[in-house]
Amino acid sequence: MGKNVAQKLIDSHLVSGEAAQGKEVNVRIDQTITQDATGTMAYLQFEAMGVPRVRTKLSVSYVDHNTLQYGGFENADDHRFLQTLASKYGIYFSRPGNGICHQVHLERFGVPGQTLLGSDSHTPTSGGVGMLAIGAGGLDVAVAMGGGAFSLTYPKVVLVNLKGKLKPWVSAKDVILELLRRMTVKGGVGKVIEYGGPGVASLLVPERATITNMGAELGATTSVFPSDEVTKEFLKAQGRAKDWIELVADADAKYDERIDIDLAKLEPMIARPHMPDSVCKVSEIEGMKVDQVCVGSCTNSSYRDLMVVSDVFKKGKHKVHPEVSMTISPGSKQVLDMLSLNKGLSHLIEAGARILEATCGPCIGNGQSPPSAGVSLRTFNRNFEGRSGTKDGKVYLCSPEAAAAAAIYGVVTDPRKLGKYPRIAQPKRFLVDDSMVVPPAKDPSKVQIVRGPNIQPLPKAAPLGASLKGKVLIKLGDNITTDHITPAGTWLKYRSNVPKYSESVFSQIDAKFHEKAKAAGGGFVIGGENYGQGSSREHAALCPMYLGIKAIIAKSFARIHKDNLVNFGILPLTFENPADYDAIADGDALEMPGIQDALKSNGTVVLKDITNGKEFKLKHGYSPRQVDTILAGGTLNYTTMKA
Ligand code: MIC
Ligand code: SF4
Repeated sequence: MGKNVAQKLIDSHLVSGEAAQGKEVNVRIDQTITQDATGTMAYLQFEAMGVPRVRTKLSVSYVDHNTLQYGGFENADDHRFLQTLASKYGIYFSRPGNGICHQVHLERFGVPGQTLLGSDSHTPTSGGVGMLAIGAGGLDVAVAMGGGAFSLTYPKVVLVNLKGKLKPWVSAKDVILELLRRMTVKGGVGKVIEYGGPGVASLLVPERATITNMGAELGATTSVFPSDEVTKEFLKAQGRAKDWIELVADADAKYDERIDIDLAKLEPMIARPHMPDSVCKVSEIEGMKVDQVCVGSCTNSSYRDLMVVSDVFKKGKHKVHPEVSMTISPGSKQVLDMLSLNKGLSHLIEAGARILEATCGPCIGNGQSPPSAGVSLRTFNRNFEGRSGTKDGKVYLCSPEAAAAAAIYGVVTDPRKLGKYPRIAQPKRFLVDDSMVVPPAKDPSKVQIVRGPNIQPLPKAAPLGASLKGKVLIKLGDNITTDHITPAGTWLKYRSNVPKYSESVFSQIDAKFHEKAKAAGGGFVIGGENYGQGSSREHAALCPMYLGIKAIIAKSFARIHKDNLVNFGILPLTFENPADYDAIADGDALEMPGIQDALKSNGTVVLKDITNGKEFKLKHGYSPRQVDTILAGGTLNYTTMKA
């Protein structure tokens, strides 16, 4: 039987396990990426494994998240640690200023047919060049750097069948927003989203990457495009023609689901606060006053995207509205350099746009927090409440085209009113200069790893006891994001300091949570659907573990977060009957007697609510490997015990 692209990628990297949907399989990882905000922990974990050099084909350590370095030494120290460590262990180091990891990786390193594991949830961006690119916690990436396989549940594969061509002023962002509207933020869980059909050929690689990037917001394992002539042209223009292979689905390939999208029928779309799936047409909210417009992020910061925006403002045609603050964060040094050489940058500066670094910046709440109750239109991928740094800020997600229109008129405006559409052709040759990527040392023995005081040792969990007992420390609703659990923004600089960062846990909901948890000697968290959606940050498991959280009992979990909880010895458990969620109250005393036996025998976990005298059944669905990991108190204990 023929195979689809996702199956070809997984099956060609299979190390062990049965290639059957729903079964756990282990795949070989060719490349890894980390970024600074998750990288320090990942490398501390890698060091703890005692492997002398990375065993991947390529590993890159990017610095793109924590670059503001305000109020102290922490970020700068972390960067020095990352650079010296990379040099010693055989890792390429992309210096701050070289760009956002996903954009740079797509441009300079992504190889069709290979696997990529990244400690960032938007790693699937490289699915735009036909890679199996998956986001994971830092510990999983550390294991992959050491040559270990990555475990995943063999996914369902959804075909998104594209036909037709996008109309002027409608772009790739509108495709993924439309999918989010149809599938919701949990619609992709356990699935790979594969794009196919005659419409694929009309999309350039950076447009494909916008779509695969934001597949993370569907909760999908990853998203992938075939590697075709368009991919070949892109790699050729990046001076990497030799990296190309053709990778397309067989004619008789089967899919588990199929979604049809006629590109020609799409309109400009926008996601309203505070979820990426709260999508409507731009025309439905036209006229709403806008305070801020931010263009950039790993979703929409390519040469093509910024050139469209720049062209709108070309030769003083328009200015940024006096009541709008507009920022531009280029995706990479390559993009910024090319824009400055062809005057695209001047048009933006002349128009009144504020030019920021080629980093994540406002996307992760690093600067540009909107004014109180302000409306911010962003070309980014996440608009979770408070992520921008302003609790009552209202963040909308849209295309670069819609962002430009709003920046001009000061109100939400359908970009189709802007006149002639600037179609931006792919350059024959991108400007290639990899001088900001530092290769590893030839002689690692000469490299001294530099550690600042911000880098605190990794905390470890104790092995699981015979039973678990404690109080419900907090009861939460649906779609709790990792930004709710361990916020970024001003807390970002403590990513290497778990004791300090743990003070941020649930701080947006209950500022005293960490004190409460410590005083109680730990306890339980109750969640709704899709608990832990969003980022891959393992701190959202590591910090609760440090505070003594023993289990999270929820209606359902997001994939990466569930794996991270297991990695750090916290039990993610789901209600057998979701209605039982209502019967448990904040502060209830809970007990799981015989938890070890229940896990070992793969039986139902019994949860006793001592406060109300009720009893509930919980499911875990762990693989045998995950059971052993939990019993050991997390992956680090588990691997040390096995060695
Ligand atoms: C994000 O977009 O939330 C981040 C910041 O890139 C995270 C990683 C992190 O928290 O460091 C992600 O997407 O995984
Ligand atoms: Fe950076 Fe934002 Fe992309 Fe995360 S989503 S990698 S913070 S640009």
